[in-house]
Amino acid sequence: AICEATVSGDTKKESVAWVPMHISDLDYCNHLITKFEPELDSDHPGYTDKEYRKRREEIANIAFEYRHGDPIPRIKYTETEIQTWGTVYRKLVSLFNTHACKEHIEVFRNLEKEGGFSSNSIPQLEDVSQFLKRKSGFQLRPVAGLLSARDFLASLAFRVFQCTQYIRHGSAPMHSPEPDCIHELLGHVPLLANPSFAQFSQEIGLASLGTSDEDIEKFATLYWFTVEFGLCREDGQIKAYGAGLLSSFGELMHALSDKPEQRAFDPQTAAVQEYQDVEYQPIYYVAESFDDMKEKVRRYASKIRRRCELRYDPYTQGIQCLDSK
Ligand code: TIH
Ligand code: FE2
Repeated sequence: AICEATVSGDTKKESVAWVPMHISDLDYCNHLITKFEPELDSDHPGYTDKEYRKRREEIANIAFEYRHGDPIPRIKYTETEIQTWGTVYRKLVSLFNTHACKEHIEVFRNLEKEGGFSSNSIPQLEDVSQFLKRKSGFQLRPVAGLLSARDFLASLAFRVFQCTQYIRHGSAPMHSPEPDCIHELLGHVPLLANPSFAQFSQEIGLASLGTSDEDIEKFATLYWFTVEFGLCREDGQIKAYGAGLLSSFGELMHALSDKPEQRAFDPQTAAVQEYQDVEYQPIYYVAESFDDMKEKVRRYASKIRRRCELRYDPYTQGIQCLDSK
């Protein structure tokens, strides 16, 4: 599907990027960045663990075969995997009350009450997806690994969150340079269930559709310093709202210690700041509040140059182009 209205006038023949126009087009938004995978990265804690690599391949295949509309296949997690989950879960839960923003804490409580979250078992993506649909209209789809920024952001336009299903290697529970189900479920899912954050996420997604590679790069960086690693002020204290912090007890403690640099959040600056994707961040951006971050990022997104205004139609689950003059 090509967005007709993104084609410029007859005089300028610019090439037009393919853009998903319907939620089912996300079947084609599956371009992976193979940077931290156990098969390819000799620093990966699972690189020499044959069994782990086989397991990763098995779970990756579920994502490759997945098509829009399928229920997300359930995984029978092993004792070892459940143990890793439990270790991280218990450690993080003991930090959330003092380290997480109130929006995260609130949904997390609810996930434990109604969403089946506990340290004893790894939640199934299908169940979590149903939970999200009820709370904010978001849904999950399985993805095999780290996705290109363009595809990841495009999915948000349809209130779809692309979600990994494998778990990190048991030898490195406190931090992982690649996303895994701990990161998605404990870091991202709680805020995606918050209606205001869900709306915000979809707007970012819509603003990203069909924009230039340079703008995607800036968007992805801004996303990194906010949704992934953002801090915010709350009642005179600094709290974490970034999913990369709320899923890594190592980095969560580091971020709120006096070791890293904490700067006042400004979207223009954050969008071009170089970032660290292997170790803990040396720099974090602190927003005046969680709501203030959303407002500033929205304003930034509204200024991105684009050929036409896009709107999501929830009845058809498709994108409509509004005339841009
Ligand atoms: N570092 C996070 C964790 O250990 O849970 C995972 C990631 C966040 C952002 C990219 S990967
Ligand atoms: Fe993430």
